[in-house]
Amino acid sequence: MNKSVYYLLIILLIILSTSCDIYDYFITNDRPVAYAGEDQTVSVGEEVTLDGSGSYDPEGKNLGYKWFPFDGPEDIPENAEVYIKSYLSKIATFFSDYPGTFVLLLVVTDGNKDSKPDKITITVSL
Ligand SMILES: [Ca+2]
Repeated sequence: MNKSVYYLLIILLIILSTSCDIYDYFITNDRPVAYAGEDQTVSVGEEVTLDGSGSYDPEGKNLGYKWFPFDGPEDIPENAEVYIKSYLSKIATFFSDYPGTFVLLLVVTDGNKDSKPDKITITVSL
């Protein structure tokens, strides 16, 4: 094979490989989608399991999870015990010994992009 034809083929291969899927693979990254699960109603003092396993990333990347409080009763006393345990895990636990409506958010990340927050409402009744 003529040397210049050989080099031309190599260059053509490089152009093809960078302009097609290999190139796309590195530049395309869609946001993951958070799913905080169905709203729940529990009794005061009952633990609520928060399950974010319905969340996903379009590229199938491993997800990081973050649960945080968004809204709750305004008259909540200082000595009330309200917490989210394992708030950086796929499965977390919410607890409140005070009744009311609590709104939590889940945001997931693929390590590069964050999802939009997904909301879950937890009604803690007496
Ligand atoms: Ca992604």
